[in-house]
Amino acid sequence: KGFHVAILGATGAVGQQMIKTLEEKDFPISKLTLLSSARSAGKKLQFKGVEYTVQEVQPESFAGVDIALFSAGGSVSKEFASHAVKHGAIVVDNTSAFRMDKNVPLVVPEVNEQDLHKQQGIIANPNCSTIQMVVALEPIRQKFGLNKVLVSTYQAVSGSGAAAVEELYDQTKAIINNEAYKPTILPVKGDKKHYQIAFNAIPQIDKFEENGFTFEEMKMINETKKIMNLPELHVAATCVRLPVATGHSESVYLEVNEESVSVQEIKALLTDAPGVVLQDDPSNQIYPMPADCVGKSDVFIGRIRKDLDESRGFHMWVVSDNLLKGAAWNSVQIAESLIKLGIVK
Ligand code: 11C
Repeated sequence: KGFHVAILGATGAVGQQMIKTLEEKDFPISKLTLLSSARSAGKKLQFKGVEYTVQEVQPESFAGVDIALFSAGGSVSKEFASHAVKHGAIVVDNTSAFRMDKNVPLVVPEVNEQDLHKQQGIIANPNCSTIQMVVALEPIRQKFGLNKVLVSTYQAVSGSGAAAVEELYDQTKAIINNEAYKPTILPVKGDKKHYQIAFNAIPQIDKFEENGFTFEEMKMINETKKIMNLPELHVAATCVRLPVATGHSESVYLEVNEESVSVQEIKALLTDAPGVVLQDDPSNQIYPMPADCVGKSDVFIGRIRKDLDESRGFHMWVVSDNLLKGAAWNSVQIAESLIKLGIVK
């Protein structure tokens, strides 16, 4: 049996990866509807060798749709999710619009697939930097408990969209050629100032909150507690943008609840963990890097060390393709789980 799937935001960086992922994972599709805002409507996209014309989204676009994958920005999700649900579709929303809504499950299948049973029409796909971190943390939490997480991120510009990747390329070329280039997108399109990303590191992703953390940092903090169902977990994040096109990296410090856990035990856990590939052999300089992870669905982990002062503390390096496990693949995986659990029939 196949399902009628709609993608809202089909022409965006994540939308295009959604189409590719549905194709690569051979998702059971009987009909595909590609939707976008008026600006991108009319564009042609390919799925399994067939050309589709992207249609402008309307409230009626969701008639007959079983699963709607949304990735066209928070305001578009807020406007159209209720229309999709009214037409009987289940929405998997890849924006921050509904993530902290208590009636909306926030799901990473490796961590909390069963939360899908609580859905009331909308399921939220977490932020990319959160997803790869919780995939790495969950096997450790299950065996040894988890008390504290401190993370610093090294995030790729594609997290800011396809136009930001163009800005990185154009700016890099301009600087190499000694030409002037005025940044207009990064760190945040809607903020007052824009800074050079080429040959730089920008300690701002999304806007600043009153408490001094950025919204990206608060997403990592709040979403991690919700997905892992650990409201008391101590979490703090510093999120930094690097001149990498795709693939987010994270330096994660964590404290387990149990004493005398060894690095070998953590490595053994992660070797068998779902969605994880362990790449950890310092003697042969084996560790994950974004350039190697692009186009892959897994979360790659390396550099696992025990802290030298805190006996319950560990460090690790976590890398994943932010457009795949961080967005498109996690959304498609949620859709697969909805079918597997019999929620979408
Ligand atoms: C970034 N993490 O790298 C962001 C992109 O809430 O889904 C994902 C934004 C989101 O800029």
